[in-house]
Amino acid sequence: MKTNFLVVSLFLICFQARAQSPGFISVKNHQSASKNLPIDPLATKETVNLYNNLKKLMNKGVMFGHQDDLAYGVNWKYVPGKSDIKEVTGDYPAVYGWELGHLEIGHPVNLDSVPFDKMKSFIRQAYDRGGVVTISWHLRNPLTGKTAWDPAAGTVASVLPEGEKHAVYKNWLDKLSAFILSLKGKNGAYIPVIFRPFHELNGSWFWWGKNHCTPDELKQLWHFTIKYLRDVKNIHHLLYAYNTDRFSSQEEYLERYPGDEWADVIGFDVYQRGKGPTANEQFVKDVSKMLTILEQLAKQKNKIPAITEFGFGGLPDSTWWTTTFWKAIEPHKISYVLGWRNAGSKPNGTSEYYVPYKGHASSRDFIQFYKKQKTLFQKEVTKEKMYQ
Ligand code: BMA
Repeated sequence: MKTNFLVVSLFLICFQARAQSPGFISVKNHQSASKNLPIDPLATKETVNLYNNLKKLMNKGVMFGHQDDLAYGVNWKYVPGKSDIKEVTGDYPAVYGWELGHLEIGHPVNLDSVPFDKMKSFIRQAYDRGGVVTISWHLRNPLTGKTAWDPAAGTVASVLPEGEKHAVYKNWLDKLSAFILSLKGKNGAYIPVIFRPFHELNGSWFWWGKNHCTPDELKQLWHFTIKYLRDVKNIHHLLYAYNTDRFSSQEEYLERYPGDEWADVIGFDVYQRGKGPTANEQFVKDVSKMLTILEQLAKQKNKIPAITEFGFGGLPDSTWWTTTFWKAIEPHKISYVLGWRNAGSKPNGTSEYYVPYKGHASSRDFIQFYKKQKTLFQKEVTKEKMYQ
């Protein structure tokens, strides 16, 4: 008995020492990554199913997503069941994007005035239909208290473990965690979410952007954030998405990449700015080039590739969907594309939208896009397919 006790104790001591060493999580993560599983070794059953189904569905086509789809559209807000995509096609999107900016400062509504309690119920509705949920976070600048677009020098350094705003950042992550942990479906299971923190990190418009921190600082921020959510808050229903803005080479894309053990989805955001045939051609060329790089990386690294945000503001070209956007994405194998929000008229007098609404000049073309065999909307993405 004594020997057995000794052996067991020794084993436990070794195991604990290993579990406490910083490398332990990486080892486990690395094993998961190579085993075709999410980076979180404790990911819930539904999260693992989502991960596998996202990969499987890529063989069938590309899912269409829309930010804030169920909350509002052009000229309407909070009408139960309404969606600009549904008004045009008769079907909901397959992917739903939501945004948590201002959750960190305890506001009941996000930076775009969407109440968080309503957001939770939209997320449940989407999940119950088998939709995929992805969340971004334009979190405020923790050093200055100003917006996410305030690029004060040293902000990233200030939230790292030795920094003066580390406690503030942890408090913000606590609030984020409470929200994420409140997302449960009808059966009581946690709703899996593709979390997309620190987006567009190769641009310099956010405080975590390229000119405001070193690649190493960004990676530390990424690692700390995931470890805190996963290992301290015990959140196991997240897939993590790494995404840049436009990029011109694989080196640029990977400059701030946190490592294969730290991301499940890899993507980029892209917007068309110029109008007319030359601008359209350029967009096709640019997107094709980036997708070729992304696809290769996804294959090499066993990750899920996606266009994590896209749009052509105000859709000034009535055939953009089939002649430009589809042309850019059709030759590629990607999981989803997420059109940005149909804010409509904004308080500052401008208007913002990226997908057609009923009566919009590009609606007919969007229906053609919808009918393509390889574009997937809600009806083709049932709950059984996604989470079982
Ligand atoms: C931007 C715009 C802003 C919005 C922000 C966060 O691209 O749509 O109006 O506040 O995203 O959702």
